[in-house]
Amino acid sequence: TTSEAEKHAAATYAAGLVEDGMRVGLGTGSTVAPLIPVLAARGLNLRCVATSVATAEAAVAAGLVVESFDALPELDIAIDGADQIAPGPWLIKGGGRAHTREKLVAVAAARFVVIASHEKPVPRLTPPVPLELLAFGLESTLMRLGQATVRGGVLSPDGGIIADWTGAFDDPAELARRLDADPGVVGHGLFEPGLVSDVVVATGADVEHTRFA
Ligand code: DER
Repeated sequence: TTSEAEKHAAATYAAGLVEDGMRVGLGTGSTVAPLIPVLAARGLNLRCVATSVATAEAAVAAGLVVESFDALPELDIAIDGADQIAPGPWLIKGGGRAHTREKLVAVAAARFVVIASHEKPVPRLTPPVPLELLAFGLESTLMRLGQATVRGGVLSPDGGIIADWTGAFDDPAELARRLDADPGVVGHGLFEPGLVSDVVVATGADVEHTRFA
């Protein structure tokens, strides 16, 4: 489909930003999926940190060197997808439940490059905002948040409960502050502008690269 071709185009462009010898953070999801074989095919001397088991397995299968995050606590570049990209740029991530680890890898990287197909840029962010909640005190946390629902199924790889903030919000900074302040919230999918250095969006055959930092 167009979206898949666009994801491949954005991923291929981002792979071109990676230089020999770099320490690379690999995100999670369907836009990072085509990045992995393209990056591996470049035959560069890279060391990678993965944000999920799925990404780690795909990277190893493609021949990339994957090391623990603790072995590579500082990264030269991290590349990841997004659910929504709004002016700022503000992101919503976490559709794939990986946002807590992804944000930690993003902040550890000198450059955080977001790759996306044409449907990801939006004029303003809209709910849901993925959350990771501590299992201890879950019911109390949900009562305190009021507008959060637990997403059925699996735990996060770190044992957190995946949920979503479903309430309307005007200012993502205000919602991010409220979520960051809640002791039951381990992580959330709002990524503030300061985190993002580059956005690469493919629309049809065109790839637009915007540098913010
Ligand atoms: O879950 C995540 O954080 C993913 O990276 C998500 O934000 C983007 O997934 P996609 O590339 O499959 O749309």
